[in-house]
Amino acid sequence: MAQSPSKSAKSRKSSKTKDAAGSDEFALHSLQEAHEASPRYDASPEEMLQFYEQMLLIRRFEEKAGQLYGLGLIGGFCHLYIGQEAVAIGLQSALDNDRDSVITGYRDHGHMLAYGIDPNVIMAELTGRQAGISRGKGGSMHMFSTEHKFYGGHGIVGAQVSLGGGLALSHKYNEDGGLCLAYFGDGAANQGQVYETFNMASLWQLPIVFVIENNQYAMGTAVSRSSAETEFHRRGTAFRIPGMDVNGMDVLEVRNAAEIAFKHVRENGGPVLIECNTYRYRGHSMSDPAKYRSREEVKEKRDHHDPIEGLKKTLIEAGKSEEDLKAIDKAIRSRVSEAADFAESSPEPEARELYTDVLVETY
Ligand SMILES: Cc1ncc(C[n+]2csc(CCOP(=O)(O)OP(=O)(O)O)c2C)c(N)n1
Ligand SMILES: [Mg+2]
Repeated sequence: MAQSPSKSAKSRKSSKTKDAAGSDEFALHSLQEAHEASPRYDASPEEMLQFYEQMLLIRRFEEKAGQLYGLGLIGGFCHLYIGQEAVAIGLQSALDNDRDSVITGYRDHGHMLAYGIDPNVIMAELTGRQAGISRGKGGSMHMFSTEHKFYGGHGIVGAQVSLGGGLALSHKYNEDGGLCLAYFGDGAANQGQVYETFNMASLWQLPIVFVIENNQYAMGTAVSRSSAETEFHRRGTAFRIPGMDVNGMDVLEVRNAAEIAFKHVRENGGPVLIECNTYRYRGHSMSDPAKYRSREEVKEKRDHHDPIEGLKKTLIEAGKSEEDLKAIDKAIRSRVSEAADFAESSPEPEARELYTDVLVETY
């Protein structure tokens, strides 16, 4: 099965603790201990198939988005999620969609698809069409769905973490029982506002799960070149936030961590920090030639750690046939083509849309 792409053995060892239950140290490490005791979520055959379909939908959707970008149909920035699919699916499949909120950065198409939002409206948003989820005015980086309590899609690195703290405060203030899932990258993890948010979230025991999607790079900078502490799951320790070190290339491990973290937050109130070790196969954005890493490095991840291939293996071991899985892929490819056709044939927003959703004076 897919293994953590980089440093799992080292970090797993480091997070072990011999402290007695009840001590501060134990509280900080107890979630990791629980995760390691049985790291893969015991999914039913239906759930497993659903995870497979959802991850494959993200993969095929992103491949198509890359093609449309190449054809000049997508303007502005476009950051693909290929390689990281297990993170969004593993976590978001465990949410209570009636109560919980989600916020992330600009690499956000996969998080939208994880909600089951119609691929047509996501592709229409990417191509700047009226039928897009933000009426074509947000584009790739600014997806948003209040209906699903998905609060974006943010282009300012790290800003979503503080906004996520605000969402968590609103869950607590309104006593709605919800939690906020706030995703950010390894690069964003070095921002000052992240630690201000950690402090307040822990002090006020806000219901928030911070998720660092450690895809090993921030634009062209490898984590080891930018981060004094590359074990990102430890970064909450100074604020008494329990950390979890998770293999982000295995959807069942991510889901398992989500179950433990969400339960902890719902029962105890306070924040949890999850580091998902993952890898992005494509460049930072569509304009990145990715010269800062070797082809061999990428190939090694694709060949030996791919989250979709990993789950496929588990499904086959559980009795699913190769033919059935091929048929699923075929159906997903045609669903994605349909979304692209829909987007391409949809009208652009009308000129009067320039004057809607614009904040003037006070609100
Ligand atoms: C405040 C701010 N600084 C710099 C940038 C430019 N920038 C965009 S993405 C990025 C790298 C972020 O890397 P990471 O947090 O690891 O996320 P990833 O792209 O890997 O998902 C930078 C520096 C920005 N958008 N906002
Ligand atoms: Mg990164």
